[in-house]
Amino acid sequence: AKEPVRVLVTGAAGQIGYALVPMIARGVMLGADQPVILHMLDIPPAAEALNGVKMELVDAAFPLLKGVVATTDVVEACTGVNIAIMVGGFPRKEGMERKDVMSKNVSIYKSQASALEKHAAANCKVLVVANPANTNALILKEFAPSIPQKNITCLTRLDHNRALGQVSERLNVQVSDVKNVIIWGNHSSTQYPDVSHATVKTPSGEKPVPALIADDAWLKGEFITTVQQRGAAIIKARKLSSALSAASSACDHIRDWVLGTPEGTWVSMGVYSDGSYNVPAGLIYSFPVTCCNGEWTIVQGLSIDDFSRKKLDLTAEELTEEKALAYSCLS
Ligand code: NAX
Repeated sequence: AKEPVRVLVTGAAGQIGYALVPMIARGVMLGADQPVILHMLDIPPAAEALNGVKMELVDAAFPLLKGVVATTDVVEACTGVNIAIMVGGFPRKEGMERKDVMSKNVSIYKSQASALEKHAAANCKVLVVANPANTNALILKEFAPSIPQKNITCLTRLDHNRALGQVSERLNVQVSDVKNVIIWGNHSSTQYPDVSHATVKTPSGEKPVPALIADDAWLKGEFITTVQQRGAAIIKARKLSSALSAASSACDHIRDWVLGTPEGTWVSMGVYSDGSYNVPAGLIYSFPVTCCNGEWTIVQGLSIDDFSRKKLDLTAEELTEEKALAYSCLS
């Protein structure tokens, strides 16, 4: 039998946490044959709620779940973890300045970075979900210098899956037959959902999405804005932000990273830019990646037309500004 993997979920008493921990305990993230020990962290005001989640995990009697640590102590939470899903953060409240929200998250991610660096298992893989996800991940990377930079990523897989969903709805095809959309850049409304290289599996082979849809105005307009603004549309409809889709996408992100992407398929991940596609190095930016043996690699050599170039640059500019704002909060 396999040794259990320790998975940390921060913000585990929140809405995404509530959807995510049962998925992990059921093997959705790491496979139906992989036992897990869940580490759940939240802050003292949420301690009682967190304990309630722990009670429900016990009550669900998940065969793969070999232990639960529910704590408000960051060191206890981080000790020995192999995978860390960072969902906890300070939300933007009405009337708050961007800088104030950034400042709160910078201080959270700075201290959690140190705890992970000191106490997590060697080669721990980190996924930041909490917003501003890319910049929180960058701060985490800066303050955990001994964690390999390849191990620190942020979630844009929800945006990626939303793009797959929109193409599938538009063409009336199964979402599982659509692949290779790309989310470029920031997990924000400047992200660029790109279908230039996406395909659909048909009985007569794989067909390019732009040719099948054949409506450039939709692809360059409504498609992009629908994906960019989907989070706001969910809030409007549910009066709560996306949770089940965010949790499911976080599982997809880790599963593909650890177990690999299928041959010929790429996915979107926020990763440390090495300057590929002329994206400034030193940002956490969402790229198309393939994964093999627990490592991601940015897909190289895709053609970028003028329309796409502008969009890639715009979202990079926003991330550069966010990075400057985050650094200004440090001093
Ligand atoms: P909730 O407010 O329901 O839960 C957040 C939890 O984090 C709370 O229980 C809170 O007590 C806890 N928390 C706050 N500070 C903490 C700290 N220092 N250490 C540990 N826990 C802490 O929010 P939820 O809807 O679950 O969303 C969580 C985060 O995900 C938010 O930042 C949200 O913006 C972000 N999202 C990111 C997405 C992505 O695709 N990257 C999509 C969904 C989501 O909007």
